[in-house]
Amino acid sequence: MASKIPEVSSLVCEAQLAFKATYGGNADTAVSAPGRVNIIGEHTDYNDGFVFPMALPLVTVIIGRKTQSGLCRIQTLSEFADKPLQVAFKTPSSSAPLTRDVSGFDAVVTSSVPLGGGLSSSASLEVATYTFLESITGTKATSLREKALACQKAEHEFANMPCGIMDQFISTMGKRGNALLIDCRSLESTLVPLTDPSIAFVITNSNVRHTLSGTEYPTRRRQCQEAATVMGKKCLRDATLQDLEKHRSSLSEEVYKRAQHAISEIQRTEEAVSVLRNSDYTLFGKMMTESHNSLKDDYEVSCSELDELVAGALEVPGVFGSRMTGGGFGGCTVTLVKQECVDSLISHTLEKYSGKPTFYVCLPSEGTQQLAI
Ligand code: GAF
Repeated sequence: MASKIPEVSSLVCEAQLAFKATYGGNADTAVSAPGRVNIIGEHTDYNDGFVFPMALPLVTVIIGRKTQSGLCRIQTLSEFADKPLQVAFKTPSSSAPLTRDVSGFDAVVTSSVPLGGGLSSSASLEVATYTFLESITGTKATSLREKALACQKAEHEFANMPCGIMDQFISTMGKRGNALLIDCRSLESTLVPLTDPSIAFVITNSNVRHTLSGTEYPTRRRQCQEAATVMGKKCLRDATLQDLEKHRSSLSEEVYKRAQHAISEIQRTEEAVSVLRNSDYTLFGKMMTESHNSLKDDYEVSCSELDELVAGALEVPGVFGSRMTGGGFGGCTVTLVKQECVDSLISHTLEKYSGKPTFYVCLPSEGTQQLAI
């Protein structure tokens, strides 16, 4: 059985109870921001390429109220929760002046995005935090793009993770019923409706996370940049597979393989989206599986558990394609399957996978929002 996704309203209720118990009184502001699944276009965002994610109904919710205490007090309801975190409320000198009646806040954070599951729990926290601060200060970002970029900066500077823009972008700009083709160079995006009831995207969480996930990411980024520089290009978006062959002798085998993945994946993603627009699920699924093989063999960011899930899914009649999704080294796969075959995909996986998987069958959802409370 697929996991039941909690209603946002029940997350808000749970947070409101915790708010009362922690601080006394009620919160008067509530916001949410979603996690995401990337359907195709992996490790392409920091190469200025294309990505194709959709926002999930799995969300981080923050509720709270402004105070004049000079403190930010934050209680999380995650499994790691302890007493509320307390930090001084600082207004960066470069920021726009805030409304004069805010000099602190009390907040409760809760989330249905699995932590460390490769569905962007951290981006959803960053974006929810930004929306919460907009709401209590009355100071809005000048554009959604500015907001996504500010959240990416937070991930770079505070989490020390040199991520691309995909996760913060989709958490900010996701639209119900649509996936988003994002051009990570121009930051233009195109909505692609995903409303055909005869198909489903099934997300399978391997429930493993290898420690390599943090350390290998910056290495892959550096290797892509190295390949681009050797080819005399600004980034791999500008390079073709012919350019790569021409420079093969000046690149190490490893760097060559990394570039081969990134260049082919950028091209594959753009093509795959036109294929999907024509409802050619057979070809789209094949491209998803090619993407997985490229991530496994050339980019080397998959792991045995993800490979096992993909191989198992491909044995099920009605499955069009399957791939790892997100940064890799654990986390989730995404599988395109006929709606009527979802249950057999789940039972086959439960039977074959050596670990303990969880499943989400999700429709594309809305980006960050202010909620009624
Ligand atoms: C992580 C990063 F945060 C994204 O920017 C992206 O690079 C992804 O890995 C791989 O496609 O989620």
